[in-house]
Amino acid sequence: MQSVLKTAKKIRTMEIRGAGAIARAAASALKEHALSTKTDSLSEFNKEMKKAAQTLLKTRPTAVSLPNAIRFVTRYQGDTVEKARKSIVSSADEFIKRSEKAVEQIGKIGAKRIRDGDLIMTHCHSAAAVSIITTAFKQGKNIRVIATESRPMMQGHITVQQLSDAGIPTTLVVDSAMRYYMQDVDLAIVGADAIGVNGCLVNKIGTSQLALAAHEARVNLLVAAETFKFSPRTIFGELIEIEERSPDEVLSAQKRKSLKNVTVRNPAFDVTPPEYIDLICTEVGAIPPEMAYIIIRDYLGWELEELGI
Ligand code: RI2
Repeated sequence: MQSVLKTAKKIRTMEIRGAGAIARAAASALKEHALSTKTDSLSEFNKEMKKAAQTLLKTRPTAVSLPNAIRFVTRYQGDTVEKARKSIVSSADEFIKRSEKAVEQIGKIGAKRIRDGDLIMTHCHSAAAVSIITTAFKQGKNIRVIATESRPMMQGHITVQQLSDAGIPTTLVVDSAMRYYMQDVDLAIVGADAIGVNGCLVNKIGTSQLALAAHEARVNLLVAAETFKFSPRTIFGELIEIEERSPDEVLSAQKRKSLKNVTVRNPAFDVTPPEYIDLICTEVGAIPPEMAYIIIRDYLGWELEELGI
């Protein structure tokens, strides 16, 4: 369980973060666990894999790519431990490869929506959104980016570092400056932690404000999301849980002690309704949010089968 516990801790503390990266890390931890499990008994092996899956599932509740990855890897076949192990290794490798390729492909598809001279606004850090922006820049498009800090965890610092390394002129602003700058922006691009069957987007807290400001200024909002970010369970009416993280990330425990009548809340994500989204850029094409069901049916059908649909 060592590798699983280690990965679970890194995901919980956000040493590993970003919905896609979390999912790939979980798949890789399950693979390592399968390879290191000593037992010859298949039922014992199954029990161990289930425990590992549960441990990883509990780390962060919102990014749907995490349960999608875990289910993809743990629906293994085989009537012996050896066969089951082989099946897990190959599913984990396939998941990681598909997910990495997806980020690259999203970059190519999404870059077509960026025009020469565009000023782009992005929020938080999304590998898929950065892939679109850097691909457009590599194609020779003269673009600039405004990136938000994304309090309280400041993932915007990762974004500006990556864009700066790529040579892209970038401005870092506080989250509350979103609307102030939106009037100058040509296109807004964000990532996704989850997409519901109605096409709604669950992403870093503040995304719905960015969407609202973009809508008001008639700026298109492009969402960069692998198909693994779509949530099959929302077809069943399940809601996507919004993670609430520790208040320590916002204000220290010591400072809070002196504020007797103050409660600090720290939701990590919010929901953007589909009507504020222009396109969702996936590795299988750029789709309007209304087509979310088709993506779930055609690319996550194996999950629907397991759910009995
Ligand atoms: P990629 C992040 O969550 C952000 O909300 C980001 O938009 C999303 O994951 C998707 O990221 P967090 O882990 O998969 O920082 O595109 O809470 O990298």
